[in-house]
Amino acid sequence: MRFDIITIFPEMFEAIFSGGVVNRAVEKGLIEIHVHNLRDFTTDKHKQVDDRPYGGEEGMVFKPEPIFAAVERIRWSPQTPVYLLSPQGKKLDFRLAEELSGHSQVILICGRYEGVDERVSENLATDEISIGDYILTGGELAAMVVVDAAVRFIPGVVGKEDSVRHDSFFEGRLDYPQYTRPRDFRGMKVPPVLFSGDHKKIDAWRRKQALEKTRQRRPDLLERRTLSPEDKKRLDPIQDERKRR
Ligand code: 4GX
Repeated sequence: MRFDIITIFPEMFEAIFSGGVVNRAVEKGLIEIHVHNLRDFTTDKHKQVDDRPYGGEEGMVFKPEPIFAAVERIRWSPQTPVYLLSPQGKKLDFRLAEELSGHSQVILICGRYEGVDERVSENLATDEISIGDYILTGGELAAMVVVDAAVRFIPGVVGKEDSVRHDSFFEGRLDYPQYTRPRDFRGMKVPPVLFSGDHKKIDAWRRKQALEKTRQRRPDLLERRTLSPEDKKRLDPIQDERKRR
């Protein structure tokens, strides 16, 4: 799988992609990340990528020509999706991240300033992606988030083969709590069940913890999934408690 990122700040990506899991995936040949400087696709001597918006108002807007030129040069096939990172986009979640990982090439356009000429989103981008309801100073961090979340779904990128599929969001719940040594840290103790050696009991405890935390913090996740009879039983005492109040 190959990511092509179009940006006016290519150096920003080195900091993130030169270490960790993403870097290892590149070294293993599982993914390629190509960062393109938008200025290289300008034709004027000032390498101008932006201009004042028609209709007045403050600020600057990215011109369409260099972006179209970049995508036309980079794109392998009409099937390659082209995404504009923007607060107006479809919200990124694990489903969208997995969907992206199924393409052999994905192009990401990072805008800055007041935005990008609307003809880019109307006639060039397949779709717009947002990483959340807040305003960033540019699309670069959003593109990094998209790449990071998507590469985890490529087989071989994350250590254990199917650990991605066991990830909490896949199962519609948050994670259970994790502990490591020491057993007693300044009087804060690890739940004894975890060193009981009884794996059935440990599993049941973890499931209950995960379900309780999800019920408390992200009830929306539970609503979208059908609970097994065992999980219902695990949650019932909590619901009962609520009814009594
Ligand atoms: N999730 N921003 C993009 C400039 C811009 C505006 C409109 C295209 C269209 C963001 C987000 C985000 C701020 C990146 C505005 N580009 N991107 N930038 N949230 O806030 O993705």
